[in-house]
Amino acid sequence: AAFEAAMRDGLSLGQFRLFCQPQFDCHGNLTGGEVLVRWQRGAELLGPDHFIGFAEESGLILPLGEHVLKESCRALARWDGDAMLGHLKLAVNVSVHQMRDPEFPERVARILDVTGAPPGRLYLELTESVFAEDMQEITRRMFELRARGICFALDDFGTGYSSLAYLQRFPLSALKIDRSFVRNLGIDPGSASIVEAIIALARKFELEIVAEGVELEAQRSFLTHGGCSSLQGFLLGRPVPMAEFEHAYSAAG
Ligand code: G
Ligand code: G
Ligand code: G
Ligand code: MN
Ligand code: NA
Repeated sequence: AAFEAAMRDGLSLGQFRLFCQPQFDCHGNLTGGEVLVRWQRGAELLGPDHFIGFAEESGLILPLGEHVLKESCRALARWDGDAMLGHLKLAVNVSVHQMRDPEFPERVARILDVTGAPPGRLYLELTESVFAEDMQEITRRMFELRARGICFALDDFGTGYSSLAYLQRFPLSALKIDRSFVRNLGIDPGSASIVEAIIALARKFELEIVAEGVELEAQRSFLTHGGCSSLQGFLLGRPVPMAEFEHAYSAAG
């Protein structure tokens, strides 16, 4: 209960800050970033592993998710028209609890209206845990959002409940190869085979393919030659505060 009260206070005090990790295409051009939330509790900066689980159990994930989406859309609206930032996409992690909310598509639509963000530059990242849900409901919500121009990426692909049928049924734009496979490239031949198979699958379904957790040059080289469309990882850039991201990549920065 104390933690819940602290999170509520943190939300109203604006202590949940957006960080952004850059993503690049296979030629090394910046294409956008993934938004990652942090809790600034005094001098302490807490990562999502310390509070997302609790937020999901307590229901606070709804206002927290709303905050993250609103701030992300504010950033997209600020960037619109900028020579360097205007074409960038932002990927926002969405909890299955948000997808369960029947009002979620309306909430997103309202945020887009209020902020003026271009919907086509917003990607929502879902994990495979959505596949354990009421599929009809989830699919309907996804199509409703897709009709407004929003894109979906399937996060941590290859680790969860995925069935290939879902790749066909869902309006997905991208698959993110889980970083456990990327980490083991060059260590375990099985991981290279899995990565190759995921890339081939993504091609068949005409999905963009994002590799996450790229830490080594050898991994980048394998993924680039293998046909990955985007790369994300510490080798290319760490998550940094949104203002720092904007400064680093804007025309002025
Ligand atoms: O940020 P890190 O770098 O530690 O992220 C850890 C996990 O937290 C990831 O699985 C990521 O998807 C999740 N995460 C980060 N930001 C958000 C967010 O805004 N909402 C949700 N639901 N999950 C997030
Ligand atoms: O409750 P509070 O005023 O702190 O909410 C902060 C933000 O979270 C507001 O933008 C509000 O619309 C949103 N919010 C509040 N309750 C819910 C909820 O149950 N679901 C979702 N998705 N958003 C909520
Ligand atoms: O949503 P998801 O679980 O994919 O969140 C991305 C997580 O991966 C964040 O915690 C982010 O800090 C982390 N991350 C991003 N790049 C790297 C990397 O190169 N190596 C490792 N180990 N983690 C990374
Ligand atoms: Mn993610
Ligand atoms: Na991921």
